[in-house]
Amino acid sequence: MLFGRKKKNPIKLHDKGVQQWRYATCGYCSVGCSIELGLNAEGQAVTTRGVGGADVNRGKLCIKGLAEAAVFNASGRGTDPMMRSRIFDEFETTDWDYALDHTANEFRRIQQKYGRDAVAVVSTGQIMTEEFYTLGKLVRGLIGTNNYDGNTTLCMASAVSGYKRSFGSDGPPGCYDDFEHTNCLMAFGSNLPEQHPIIYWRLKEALEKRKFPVIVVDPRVTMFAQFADIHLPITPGTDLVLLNSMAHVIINENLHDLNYIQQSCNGFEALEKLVQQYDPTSASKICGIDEDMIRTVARLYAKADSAMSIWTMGINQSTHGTDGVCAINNLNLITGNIGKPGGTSLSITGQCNAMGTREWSSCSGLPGYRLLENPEHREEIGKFWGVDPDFFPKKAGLKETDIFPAIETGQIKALWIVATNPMTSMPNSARIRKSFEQLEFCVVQDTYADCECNQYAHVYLPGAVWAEKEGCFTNTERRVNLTRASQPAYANSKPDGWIFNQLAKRFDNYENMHFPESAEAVFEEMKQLSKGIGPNGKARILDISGMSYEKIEKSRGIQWPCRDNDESTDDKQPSPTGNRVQGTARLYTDGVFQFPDGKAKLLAMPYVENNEVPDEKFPFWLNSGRVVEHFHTRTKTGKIGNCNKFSPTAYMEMNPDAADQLGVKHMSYVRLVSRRGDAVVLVQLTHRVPINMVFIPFHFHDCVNRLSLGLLDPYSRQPAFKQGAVRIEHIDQQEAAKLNVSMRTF
Ligand SMILES: Nc1nc2c(c(=O)[nH]1)N[C@H]1C(S)=C(S)[C@@H](COP(=O)(O)OP(=O)(O)OC[C@H]3O[C@@H](n4cnc5c(=O)[nH]c(N)nc54)[C@H](O)[C@@H]3O)O[C@H]1N2
Ligand SMILES: Nc1nc2c(c(=O)[nH]1)N[C@H]1C(S)=C(S)[C@@H](COP(=O)(O)OP(=O)(O)OC[C@H]3O[C@@H](n4cnc5c(=O)[nH]c(N)nc54)[C@H](O)[C@@H]3O)O[C@H]1N2
Ligand code: SF4
Ligand SMILES: [Mo]
Repeated sequence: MLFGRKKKNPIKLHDKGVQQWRYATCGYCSVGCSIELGLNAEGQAVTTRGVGGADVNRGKLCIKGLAEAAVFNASGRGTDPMMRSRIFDEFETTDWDYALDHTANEFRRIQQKYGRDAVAVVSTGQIMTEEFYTLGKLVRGLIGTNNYDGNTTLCMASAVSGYKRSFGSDGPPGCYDDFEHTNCLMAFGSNLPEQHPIIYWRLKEALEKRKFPVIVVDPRVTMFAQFADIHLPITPGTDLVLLNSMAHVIINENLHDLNYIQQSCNGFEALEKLVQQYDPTSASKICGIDEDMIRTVARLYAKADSAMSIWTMGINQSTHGTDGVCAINNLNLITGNIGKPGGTSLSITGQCNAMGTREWSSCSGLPGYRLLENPEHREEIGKFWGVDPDFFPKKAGLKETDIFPAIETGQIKALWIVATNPMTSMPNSARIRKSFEQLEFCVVQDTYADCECNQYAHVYLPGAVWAEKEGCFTNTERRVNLTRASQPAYANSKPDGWIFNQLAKRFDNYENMHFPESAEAVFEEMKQLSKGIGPNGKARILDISGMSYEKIEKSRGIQWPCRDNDESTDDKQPSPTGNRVQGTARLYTDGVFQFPDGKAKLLAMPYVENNEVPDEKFPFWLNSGRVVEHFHTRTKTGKIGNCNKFSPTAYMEMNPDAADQLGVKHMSYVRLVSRRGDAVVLVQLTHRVPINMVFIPFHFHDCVNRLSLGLLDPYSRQPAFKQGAVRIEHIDQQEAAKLNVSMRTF
């Protein structure tokens, strides 16, 4: 029946009058899509499109990328620096010189009175790598506080600690191309279709060409779980038990790769001994996965010619986050699945530049994966920057999750927040609020003046956003990609790199240091620091010396290591789109790791039950995460038409059977109560969550993080955002609706 169709008019897209396209890398998530901004005759960004020839996304974008041209003029942008007058508590516009002078003076005053570390700096995963490097130079080289960290402690810290413990270095060893080669994929605590839609699309593409089993481990029936061949609805916080038990089956059934283990790993005997305690019968009682299913999955994984694991926040945000990461690494090491096509242990990262901060910000040490604990590294960087190496602390300072308690105890008096919004994103917001109230001095540097932290700022510095400035992001697969400046900075806002440079000028020793003006010049400086010999006596892995802005743009991103002679690039298969000029798709292809003896560590890790778990008073697990339309605390997506239209209010997923038992109706309001506080939220009944769990997207202020506990992982100090206990109470619907309206809605 074709007639009728012919009569239909083809869809006409509104002509936005694009005159030119400018190259960028998406500024939301870590997938790292190549994107072009369409500028009209006045030079204004009016639309975006995916870049067809880019390896990562091959022309595709998700809903956020498609609407990204709207971030520049979205409501709430900061126009001018602001300062709070001490006497009247009024927040007033000021000029840059005054705001920066005051900031530098206050930092100095507080450091003189209370000590150098009384000033803390908390940054982000969302500014350019060159800006991270500059901030690190300013904080480590001039301000000199050791309490300097980023929101990656809420996000990727467990993956970093886990990679370091297993392989001797940070750096995800795999890449998206591994989907094209793998014979079995296991995903832990990752909701790929919503959180990394274009990686998910890459996976689907690979599956269309060649079928292989996909196993999803998640207590919720996410979209990813629905699409999986096998879904393992694990008891929250117990992935370590499942993984130890899989290792038990693999080793006891002789399915491990003894050759690889002997050549490339230490610690096998201890692991073998420990996992004897994790027979599937005992393990299933803790992790909630049927014992035969544990055996099936272990055999499937170990027998596959190549098998890969991916994971995200379901693993990292747990009291066993780092152990969970190491257990995933164990699984891949004992089956010989590291550094081979389709065989890898790939942490899917989060923010657009979650990797850039790990590599170059000096948050956890010194730039280029160097360590404060290593005297040679202190010496080398001191010399390079023009700083006395003795000025550097000899070990890393407090993490974000320890900085706030240190404000509570009075150890820290000033806080500089750069591109993060902890009032909404940290667990237990009541405590965070109290900490903010206690600060003598608080600086908030954010693109949007309406971010919740700004209520507590004494100085607000408006940062330019994304393609208003130039620089690089590194994505999940170590691909460095470029954003060209294509818009002027909004109103009187300034690029973060400019702000760091101007502040640097106001500190002693600035004269002896060098702060290049342009992002490209900073990149050239980082290139020099990236060369050299790593801890295992071979060339450093985080080597970007073979890259340049021009080459990066031409190749639509280059994966490190990329060395200037390129001799040592060990995995040079051609990129599917023919773009790769240089760069390395996979790490550890030679089975040599970053420890001095070159061997990876198999780690024997017992499971210790230490979470808050549901009980009679608080009978539901509280789980939290994200939805596709929103990004984090909604400072951007909360104002963007389609993103906000599809997901305008906070809600809670609740199982219909549990609701039936409590007499809770679909689309009614309830009050949730935890040991920390309470929150009013709209109920959405769905079988996506089990009967003893509720799930709330964390994007909305005054909601899930009023309730969350956030016990910390001992290695990474990352909070267990996804495990807590709550009870559900009825609330008068009229009163609830009023409360809900009074919460922030854009
Ligand atoms: N649309 C959108 N995309 C984003 C972001 C965003 O805000 N919005 N943020 C970006 C960032 S920074 C990050 S870090 C990533 C996060 O990406 P994801 O980690 O994929 O997203 P989440 O929804 O936080 O959590 C994933 C899943 O972990 C599960 N989970 C909870 N507890 C456990 C457990 O104990 N074990 C296991 N195996 N799973 C568990 C949850 O049920 C949830 O479905 O997304 C990135 N992409
Ligand atoms: N309950 C619960 N809580 C969570 C999580 C969870 O799963 N559950 N996930 C955690 C995770 S993984 C993460 S990553 C964190 C994220 O938490 P946050 O980092 O607090 O969230 P964002 O909203 O991304 O905050 C970034 C801020 O930077 C600003 N910004 C963006 N670009 C720029 C720029 O170029 N310059 C400047 N100066 N500012 C800019 C934005 O306006 C925004 O205010 O939340 C964590 N919190
Ligand atoms: S998948 Fe991530 S990087 Fe790609 S368009 Fe969407 S938000 Fe941007
Ligand atoms: Mo994150």
